[in-house]
Amino acid sequence: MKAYEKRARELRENIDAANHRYHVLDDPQISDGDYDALLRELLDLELAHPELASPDSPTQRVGGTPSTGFPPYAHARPMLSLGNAFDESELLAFDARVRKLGAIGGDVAYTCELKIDGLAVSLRYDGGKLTAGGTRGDGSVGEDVTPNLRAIKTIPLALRGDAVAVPRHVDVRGEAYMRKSDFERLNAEREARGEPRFANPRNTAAGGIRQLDPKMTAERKLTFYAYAVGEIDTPEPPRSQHELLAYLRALGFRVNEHARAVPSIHEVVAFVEEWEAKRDTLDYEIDGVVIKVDDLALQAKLGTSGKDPRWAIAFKFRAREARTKLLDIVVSVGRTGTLNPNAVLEPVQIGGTTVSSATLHNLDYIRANDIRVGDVVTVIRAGDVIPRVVGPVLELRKAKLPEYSLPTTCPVCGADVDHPEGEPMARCTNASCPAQLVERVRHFASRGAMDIEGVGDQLAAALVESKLVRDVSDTYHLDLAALLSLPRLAEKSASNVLAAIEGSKKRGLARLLSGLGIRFVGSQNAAILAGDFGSIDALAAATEAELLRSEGIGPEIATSVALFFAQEPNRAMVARLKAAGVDTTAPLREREPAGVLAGKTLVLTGTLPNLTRDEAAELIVAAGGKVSGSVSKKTDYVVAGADAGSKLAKAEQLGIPVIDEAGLRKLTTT
Ligand code: 3BA
Repeated sequence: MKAYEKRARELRENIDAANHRYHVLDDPQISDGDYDALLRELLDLELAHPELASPDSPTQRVGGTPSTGFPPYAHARPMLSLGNAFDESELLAFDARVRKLGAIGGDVAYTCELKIDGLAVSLRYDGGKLTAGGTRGDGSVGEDVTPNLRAIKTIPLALRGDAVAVPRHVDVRGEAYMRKSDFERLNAEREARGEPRFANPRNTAAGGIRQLDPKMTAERKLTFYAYAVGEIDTPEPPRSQHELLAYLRALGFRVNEHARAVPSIHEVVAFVEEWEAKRDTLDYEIDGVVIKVDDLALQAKLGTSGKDPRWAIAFKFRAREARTKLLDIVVSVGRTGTLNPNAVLEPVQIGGTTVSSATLHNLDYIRANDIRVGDVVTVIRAGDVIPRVVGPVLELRKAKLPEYSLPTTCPVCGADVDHPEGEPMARCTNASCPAQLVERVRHFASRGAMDIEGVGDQLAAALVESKLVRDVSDTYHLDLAALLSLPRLAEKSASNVLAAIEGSKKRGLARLLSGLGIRFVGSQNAAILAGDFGSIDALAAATEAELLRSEGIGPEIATSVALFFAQEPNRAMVARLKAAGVDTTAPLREREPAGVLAGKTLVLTGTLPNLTRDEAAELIVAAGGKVSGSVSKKTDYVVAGADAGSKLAKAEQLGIPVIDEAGLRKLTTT
């Protein structure tokens, strides 16, 4: 064997191993840079020696020659379809039929697999090498999409033979799909380029497999779970479905880790219920569970009926999308004064619950999706989040419907509405708008903030309604007589509430700040600001620039805080809080010197093109860093200019990052 042949083989092995570690085991052991270098070297070799090129080379995953249309792909054994079950009784009926036809007295063992919502494909391996692959099509003949399947990085081009014998021949079947996170990223990129969003991961995956140019398939970052085999030629094939899954994993495929072998149909029912509740925790979409008789001999005995195996069934989760009529759009006002448009819907069942309202987010969303009152709309309920109107069913729009506009005055207090250019949300401009006030009081008293037990939705509303509370500081000026003037508040609970209010005075600045409901200041930012400034007076006196020095406090937050304390009514409220004895201080946190280079030591060496040594040092110190005269293990960066000498050599020897003037500027301006 010639040297370059040997090298090419070595490279392929290393690249395949790296791919396997990265994509299948999720545990990469070489850096992206090293990986690229290997791949580039192999590409170069193959270009120089065309006889080296082979379809199972890792270089064929991307940049293969674009194909033109798809030839037919005949399945050696049909790809079956799946019957459906929609509830527990249908699962029990399936089990009863299995036991009857299989003449089984006791329980039947099953394997439960999550039903991945992707595209079923079949992969042909001869002598352990991927030779062809196709879509399911009608089950007998699909489309030959081999180059595109090669572009899916988790599909092995060669089977692994270290744990099990590599079969002489096998058709491996499974689902090609797209992760939700990759789908979101792709859509974000498309939006940034002004291209329309893809509808859902499934269609995007299916479209990706049917691309004419495999480069386009590679770009969609599809992945693959194996779950079945068609024709197989190996001396000792697996004997159960759960063994088959382990076998596929040993051959180098990704196999879904949530598949489970269970002893009877009862555990199947529990599995199905568990995953219907948990489906949103996954990074891929599932539309049900596939239940398979575990014993392959029993599978063979049961056989098929038409295209459906009698030994498997798909339990389908309830659909979470429905169409219904948009009756009206109503606007509520949130705690921070945002005008929130909500859909009033003709009640409709979605995934087991009745939905009669859904969010419309904001005016931009309504306009961008062309949603109009009177439309039939598609509504989705994605797990734990609020139902959302996706868009109108335009084919069903009979009449001309007017475009929606937000009210120009607050629906709660009648004050003017402000909708700044480029801001998604419109806001009520009245800080003591009752809609906000009830929410503000409730939020102020809530667990994460001042934690005043007994002051919930109802009491907050009553306090605002009776005008006893006009801003949150009034809470601390309540007395028993005032509380007893409220309807439905007994003396015992009133004194409990007073005690709780008294107790809340000691919560400290962080809780107080998060309770004030300053825009962008939740509990986390509140804790940072409290620790950095130590008192509400220091915080109120801080300039935006000073606020920006706190870790994690960006310009939006700084502006919002400064604006809050610039308002006279807010200052008066703070004064009243203090006068009532509310603790407005916090222990000061040890502050690292602020700036992007805080805690970093840099060494300057050589002559920089545009900066004197002192100017460079000033830049570093202004960013919070330290300048040192000599290079040691503690040095974080060496800034090197022309004629740098021993310090540069020392840095290289110690592996310390070396940057030039441009690098320094970049470092100190980010
Ligand atoms: N298992 C889909 N069919 C599946 C092998 C059988 C089967 C599926 C499955 C027929 C999934 C029908 C198309 C097909 C391969 C035929 C799964 C999934 N098992 N886990 C029982 O996760 N979507 N789909 N695919 N042969």
